[in-house]
Amino acid sequence: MSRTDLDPGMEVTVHGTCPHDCPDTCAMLITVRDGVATKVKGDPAHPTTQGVLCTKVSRYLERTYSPDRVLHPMRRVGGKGPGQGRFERIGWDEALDTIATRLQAIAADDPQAIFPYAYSGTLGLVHNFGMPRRFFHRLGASLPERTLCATAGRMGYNTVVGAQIGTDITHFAESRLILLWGTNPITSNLHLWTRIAEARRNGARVIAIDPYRSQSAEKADWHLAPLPGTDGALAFGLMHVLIAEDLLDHDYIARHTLGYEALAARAAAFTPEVVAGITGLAADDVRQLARQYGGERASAIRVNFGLQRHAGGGNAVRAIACLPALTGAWREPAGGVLLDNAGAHAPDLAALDGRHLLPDPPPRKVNMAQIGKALTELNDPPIKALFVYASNPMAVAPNNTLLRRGMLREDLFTVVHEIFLTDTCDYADIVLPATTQLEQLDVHRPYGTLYTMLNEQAIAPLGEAVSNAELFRRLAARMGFDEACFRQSDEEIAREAHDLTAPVNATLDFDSLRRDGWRRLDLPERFAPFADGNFPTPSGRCEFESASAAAQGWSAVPEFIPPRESVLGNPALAARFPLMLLTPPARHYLNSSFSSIASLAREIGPPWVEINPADAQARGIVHGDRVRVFNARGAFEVDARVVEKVRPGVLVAPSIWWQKMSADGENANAVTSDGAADIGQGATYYDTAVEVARWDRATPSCC
Ligand SMILES: Nc1nc2c(c(=O)[nH]1)N[C@H]1C(S)=C(S)[C@@H](COP(=O)(O)OP(=O)(O)OC[C@H]3O[C@@H](n4cnc5c(=O)[nH]c(N)nc54)[C@H](O)[C@@H]3O)O[C@H]1N2
Ligand SMILES: Nc1nc2c(c(=O)[nH]1)N[C@H]1C(S)=C(S)[C@@H](COP(=O)(O)OP(=O)(O)OC[C@H]3O[C@@H](n4cnc5c(=O)[nH]c(N)nc54)[C@H](O)[C@@H]3O)O[C@H]1N2
Ligand code: SF4
Ligand SMILES: [Mo]
Repeated sequence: MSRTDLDPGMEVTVHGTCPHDCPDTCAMLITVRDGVATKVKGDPAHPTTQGVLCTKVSRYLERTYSPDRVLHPMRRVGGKGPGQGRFERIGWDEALDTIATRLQAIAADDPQAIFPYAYSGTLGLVHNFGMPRRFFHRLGASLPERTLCATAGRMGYNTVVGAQIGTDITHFAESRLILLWGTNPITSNLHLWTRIAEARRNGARVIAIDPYRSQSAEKADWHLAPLPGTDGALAFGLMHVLIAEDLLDHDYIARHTLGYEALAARAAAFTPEVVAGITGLAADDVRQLARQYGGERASAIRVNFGLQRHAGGGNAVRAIACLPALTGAWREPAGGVLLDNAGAHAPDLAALDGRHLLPDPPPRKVNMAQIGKALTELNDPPIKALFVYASNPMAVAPNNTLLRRGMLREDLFTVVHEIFLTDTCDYADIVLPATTQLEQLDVHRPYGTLYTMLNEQAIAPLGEAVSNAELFRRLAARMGFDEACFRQSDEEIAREAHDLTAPVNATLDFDSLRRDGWRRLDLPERFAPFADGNFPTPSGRCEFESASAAAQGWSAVPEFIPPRESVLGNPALAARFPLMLLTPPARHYLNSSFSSIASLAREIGPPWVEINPADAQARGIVHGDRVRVFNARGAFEVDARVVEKVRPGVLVAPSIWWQKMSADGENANAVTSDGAADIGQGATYYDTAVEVARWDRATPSCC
C-alpha cells in the first residue's frame, strides 16, 4: 500500500488523488522506490480516470521534484514587491515565533484584523477544510467569503434544485443531445469530454454556447456565440419557445415543480427577437435551439462556472437550471443539468472545520474576490495581517492592480505558505515551505464525480516542507490553543472526514478505502437524482419560484440581469472600453498553478490575447503585434492573435500566467472586475470591459 517506511530497494504503488480544483478529481497511482516517487499515472481501474491524467498533472513529478521548490522557512530582508523580494533562510522555530508573536499582538486588539486567504491549492478535507480552518476559527480571524470561483452559480442553482446535485458525468455518454453551456471540457473537465466523445460516436448532437470557439466548441456539431453575460436572456428565450410550441412535460411540471405560472410570465417577454437583440444571436437560432432541446428527453446540459462570472451570473444559472424540469429531462439519467455534484456527497463539514470554536458573535466576513479593496479600504479594523496558503492571490484575484497597492503596505504583515515562490510570495514577510500531494495524506470529496477518494502519503516531505495541517498544528501549539482537535493527527482527521460521508457511504470503511484508493458513493448505478422529483428544496419541488431566494433579497423568480460592463449595463463605460475581456483557463495551467513548470511553460509559450479580425483591423492591429489591453483599473501587455475564433466585441486572454513570467510584470487580472455578482458576492472576472491598442500607440488611460 504505502509509504515512506520501506526497506531499501522495495518498490510500491501508492493510491493518490489529484488535489487540484478540477471536477475530475482523478485517481492516481504513484510508484515509489527507495523513498523516491518514480512514476505518476492515472489509475486504470478508476471508472472516470480510466488511466488518463491531463497534460498538467501527468508532470506531477516535475512539480514535486522541481529545483524551484520552497524547502525552508524564509524571511524577507529586502523591500516588498517583484524584483525586491530577497529572502534569507530561517529555522522553523524562528518562523513560528515571529508569526505567533505578530498574530497574538494583532489579535489582542482585534483578531478580525487577520485575514486568512486560502482557496484551491488543495481541495482535500484534511488540508483544506480540517486543521487550517479550525485554527482561524479559534483565533477569531475575519471569515473569508470563498467567492473566487463558483459562488453565484452554486447559490443560484441551489434556489432552484435545492443542492449541488446534478447529472452524473458517466451518463453523458448516453445523452442524445448535449449543451455545453459556457464550458470548455477539453480543457477544464477532460474526463467529461471522453463521455461526450462517446455520446457523439453513438449519434448524439453536441451544441456549444460560448462567445469563444474553444477547442470543445470547435468539435461541437453546432456553435452559438452569444455576447458574454447574456445567457440568462437566452435561457428565457428557450423557455419562451418551449412554452409557445408546447414542448413541455406537463406531468413533470405539475407533480414536481413550483411556480410555473410565474416563470412562464417572466419568459413571455423574451421572444426570440428580443433575445436576439440582447445576445447577438439570430432569432431563428434561438428557436432552433429550443426545438432541439425540447425534442430530446435525454438531453443533458453541462453548465460550468464560466458563464456565472458576470454581474447576472447567479440568475443566469438559475434560469438554465429550470430547463430540464420544463421538458422532463430529469427523468433520464442521461438528461438533466450538471453544475457540480458536491452536494451528492453530503458530508456536513461543520464538524471538521471546528465551527464550534468561533467566537459569538462570529467574526465579520471579507470577500476574497475583493481582497484589493479589503487591504486598501477596510476599516474597523483594517487588515493588519494576511495569511495566505493554498492560493496565489497576486496572480488569481481580480483587479490585482489595486491588490498590489494593498500588498505593498509596509505595515501589513504577510505570511505565505507555498510550494513555489509565486507572485504572492514577492510581498511576503515570511514564506513557509508547503508539501505537495505526494507528501501528505488526505481524503477527497470530488465536486464533479460520485466517488470518495483517498490520497495516501507516498514520500516523506522534501526539505523542511510541512502540510497545511502540520503548519496549523504547530502554530496552534505556539499560540496556546489547547483544544483536543489541534492535537489530532492527519490520519485521525482523515478518518473523521471519511466518517462524515457515512450517509452516502454506509458500506465503506476507512480501511477498505485505503486499500482501494477510491469508492463510488452508495447511490444507484443509474443515477437520475430527480427522476421522481424529490428535490431537496424547502417545498420538495423544483422551485421556479423560490421563497428562500426572496428571503435573501433576490428575486423570487429568476431574472435576466445584463452584464455590468457592457452596452446594456453601462453605455458610457462601453463607449470608452468597447470590448469584453474573457480570461478562461488555459489548458496547460490550472489557474496559476503549473505556471512555473518549465516544460509546460515552454509548450504553451508566453501569454496572448485573441481578437476578431474586424476589431483588430479597426485598431490597426495585425497578428503577432504586441498590444496593450487596458481599462480604468489597469493594463497588461501581450501578443495579439487575430482569429475568427473569438466573436466581434470580445477579447479572449487564456489564463493564468504568473505576473513575473511576463515582460511587463502584469497578467490579465490587472484589468478584471472585482465587482460582485448578483448572488452570493461571487466573482465577476468575465464582466470586464477593456480597450486594446498596439503597445507603442497606447495612451495609458488608466493608472
Ligand atoms: N486546464 C485547466 N482546467 C481547469 C482549470 C484551469 O485553470 N485549467 N480550472 C479549474 C477550475 S478552478 C474551474 S472553476 C473549472 C471551470 O472552469 P470554467 O471557468 O468554467 O472554464 P471552462 O470550462 O474552460 O469554460 C469557460 C468557458 O466559458 C466561456 N464563457 C465565458 N463567459 C461566458 C458567458 O458569459 N457565456 C457563455 N455561454 N460562455 C462564457 C469561455 O469563453 C470559456 O470557453 O475548470 C477547472 N479546470
Ligand atoms: N482572470 C481569471 N482569474 C481567475 C480565474 C479565471 O478564469 N480568470 N479563475 C478563478 C478560479 S475559478 C479559481 S478556482 C481561482 C483559483 O485560485 P487559487 O486557489 O489561488 O489557485 P492556484 O492559482 O492554483 O494557486 C494555488 C496555490 O496553492 C499552492 N498550493 C498547492 N497545494 C498546496 C498545499 O497543499 N498547501 C499550500 N500551502 N499551498 C499549496 C500552489 O503552489 C499554488 O500557488 O482563480 C480564479 N482566478
Ligand atoms: S487536473 Fe483534473 S484532469 Fe488533471 S489530473 Fe487533476 S483531476 Fe485529472
Ligand atoms: Mo475555480
